[in-house]
Amino acid sequence: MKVTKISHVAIAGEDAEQTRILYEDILGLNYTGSESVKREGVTTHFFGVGESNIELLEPLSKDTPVGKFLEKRGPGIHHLALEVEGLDDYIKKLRAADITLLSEEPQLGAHGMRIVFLHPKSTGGVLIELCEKR
Ligand code: CMX
Repeated sequence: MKVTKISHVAIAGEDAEQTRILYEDILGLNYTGSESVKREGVTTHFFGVGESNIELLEPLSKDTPVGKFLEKRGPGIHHLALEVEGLDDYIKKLRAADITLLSEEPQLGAHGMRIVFLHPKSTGGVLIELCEKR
């Protein structure tokens, strides 16, 4: 049971093309692909940074977690994703510590990872995603 790396830092934005220009054309990050995760109501665009990624989030509609986030807080850092080994054991440990999880069981996220979110109200204001390769 360990955290192996920062998987990604996710950034919510309204203009994906403008943000892509910054990260890819200007900063020179390597675009590695996009994927829609319908259950989460979002399109994700990944840019590699060493072993980690910047994930740009584009809501599929206003009535989605990222759509609501943009409406309420505007564009900015949306969540921090940590890759782990032993996700099921982490879930037990988090429950025992009264940390609120957003799903009972791990869900399927981008890249087919098993993921679970920790509510920002339980973590000092940061939405945290734990993810594990299947
Ligand atoms: N980071 C920090 N705080 C956040 C937040 C975020 N990303 N999103 C919401 N909050 C805060 C709100 O500002 C609000 O705080 P206040 O009460 O102080 O105003 C509080 O959390 C509750 O927010 P809300 O707008 O009432 O929204 P909900 O409780 O309905 O939903 C959350 C919040 C985190 C449960 C919801 O956004 C969610 O389910 N997120 C997880 C799913 C997700 O984000 N998917 C997209 C990514 C997919 C992927 O990468 O694969």
